[in-house]
Amino acid sequence: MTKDFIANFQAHTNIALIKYWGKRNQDLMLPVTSSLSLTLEAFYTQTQVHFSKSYDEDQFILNDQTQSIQERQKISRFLDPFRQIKNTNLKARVISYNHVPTAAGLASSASAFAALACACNEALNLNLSQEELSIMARFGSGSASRSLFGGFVEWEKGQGEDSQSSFARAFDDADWDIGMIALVVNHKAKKFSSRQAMQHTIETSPFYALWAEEVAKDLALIKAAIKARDIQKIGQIAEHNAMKMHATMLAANPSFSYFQAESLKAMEAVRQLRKTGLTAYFTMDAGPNVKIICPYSQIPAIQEKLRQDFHPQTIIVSRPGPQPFSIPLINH
Ligand code: 2P0
Repeated sequence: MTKDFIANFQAHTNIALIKYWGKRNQDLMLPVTSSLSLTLEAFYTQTQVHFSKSYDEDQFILNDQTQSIQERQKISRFLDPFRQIKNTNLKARVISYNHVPTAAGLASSASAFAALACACNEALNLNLSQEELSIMARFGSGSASRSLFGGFVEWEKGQGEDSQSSFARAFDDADWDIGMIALVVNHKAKKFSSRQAMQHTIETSPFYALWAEEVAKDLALIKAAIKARDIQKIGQIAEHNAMKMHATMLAANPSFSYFQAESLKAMEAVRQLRKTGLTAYFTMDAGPNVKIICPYSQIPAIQEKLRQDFHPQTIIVSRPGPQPFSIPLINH
């Protein structure tokens, strides 16, 4: 009789300080540049995968909702390489909960695919390394490759068309005075997929030609700043890098932007924080919300100032987060 294979895993999301924006090979999910992120404690996904002969087809239930055929097919494609390694045809049921504070409106694909990769590895007893799992997670979502590690993480772009050469690695445990605040300015904003948006940018933005060069410089600088624990430099480099990424989108044709009026207001609020002597820098991803990089010890003072202009529920604080870990059960 065939055995059932089951495991539960928790993985945390990450925010890039040096952004990934564009693929050199879409089929292999290989990025144009390397990138560097901070894993966050406050936002995570818990996932159970159960491979069993009792299932006729794969199932995917997210936050208690059975997902569409398209979503299920995406999960099936993600599971296939794990099944191949195990040499099994067993179908699976995937149950996932995203623990992103209500209305945070932050992307969860990074933590989702990292948790699923780790759960498959454990359930099927594959003994894959963190780096191998990072490669597997990359096929779900590029940024998921970075959620295989805690603290500061570098995702290496790798060489040429060699899929095995592009994976993430832990860079620094971030076990020092650093934190992040997510300022949720609009959780209802209509999302457009970053996958299509980055491809459109590559194809039409004349500014994209400079992007890879700028990332290479920023990456070298931020790595030195992280090692020196110089949060001011880390913040300056990250803020500039994010704005350069968004500039490539403004120059796309037709142009587009994730900035909303409230995003601009949040960025200005961060500049004002700096004028009062606080250490705070912003970054933004493929959505309107703004994330603030700061010393963790300054968070109470920063929160107090932000509360003058933003609703307290929209200010979500996080410490650096851990690498994925096995859990006995998944919780709502
Ligand atoms: C990042 N973003 O480095 C960048 C910055 C958004 C802006 O990675 O196509 O969901 O699945 O690889 O990883 C979001 O894009 O895209 C992202 P795919 P992904 O975090």
